[in-house]
Amino acid sequence: MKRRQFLKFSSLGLLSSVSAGTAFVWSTRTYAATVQATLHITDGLINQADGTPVYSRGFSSASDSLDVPGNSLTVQEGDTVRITINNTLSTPHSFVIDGLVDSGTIDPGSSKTIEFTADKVGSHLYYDNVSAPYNRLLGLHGGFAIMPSNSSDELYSGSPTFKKQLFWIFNDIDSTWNSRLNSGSTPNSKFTPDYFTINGLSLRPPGASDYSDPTKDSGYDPRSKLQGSIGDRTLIRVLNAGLCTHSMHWHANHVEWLTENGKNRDQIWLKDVVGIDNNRGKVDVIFPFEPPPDAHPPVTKGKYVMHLHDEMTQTAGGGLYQFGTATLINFK
Ligand SMILES: [Cu+2]
Repeated sequence: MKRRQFLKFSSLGLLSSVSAGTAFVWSTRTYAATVQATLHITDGLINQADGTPVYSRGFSSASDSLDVPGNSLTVQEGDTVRITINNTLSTPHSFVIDGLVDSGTIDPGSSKTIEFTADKVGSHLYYDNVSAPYNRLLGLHGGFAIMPSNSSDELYSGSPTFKKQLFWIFNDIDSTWNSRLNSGSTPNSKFTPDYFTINGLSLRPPGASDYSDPTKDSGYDPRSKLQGSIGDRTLIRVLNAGLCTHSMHWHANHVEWLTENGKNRDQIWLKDVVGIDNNRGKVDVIFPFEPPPDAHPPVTKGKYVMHLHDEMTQTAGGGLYQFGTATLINFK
């Protein structure tokens, strides 16, 4: 096997280990690689938290699956990224990462391969900007991260360090818009979201059906939940694909607020509530997994929550409470 092929193969391995989807630990490479991935644009119905099937589109890992969001991809600064997008639908689409790549139109039933250099360290949203924002809201979005080339534990060179990292991708769904888009029409009503998701899922309270199912309950989804022991500092790359502004509230610990919309903050504040802009807002924070300072008597174990503080986001179907955007924090 030629060395170049070997590098491509090992990079593919890296990508798929990341797409497995739990909080992950990054290892640096001493070389820049060519990293390849294939995404299939597909559609279908996804059952929301109240059981209602809602029309969706996604950048999926196979042509017969539907992934909303698409798998998160992580590469190293300087890598060449080659992504093939296979549009299986009868509508045109695209693949865009702001400031990095724009595929242009990918015609119905056709594939396109794009290639770019990963030169902007940090967290990015990939999405479809055809008929913006509709395709993005239907689910055509995912997370993309570029790690600094010489560091396995920093967001950017010199940032506070972490042990693990994960992505939180928020979306707001107006099921009326989605069904009009499914039938080829343009939405003709004011955006009124009735489902709110983190990594494509919503919370279930104890006793509800699907409670604690890691494939349905965002509190137990390994891509979303914060789980660790004291010192397991975890970077969270928060990306907002939706049209609503949100306010995240972490219980148990304050987070270290590192970036806002791709800009490193001059001062890293400790906050328990951090806002995120709508329409592709971005925030990076570290959840430090320190002993919860307000607990008395002092504890090192316990279960807590991260939820959004705008009340509508904690509902599904226009009122079903505690079936919205939230996840659990588990000090093991
Ligand atoms: Cu709260």
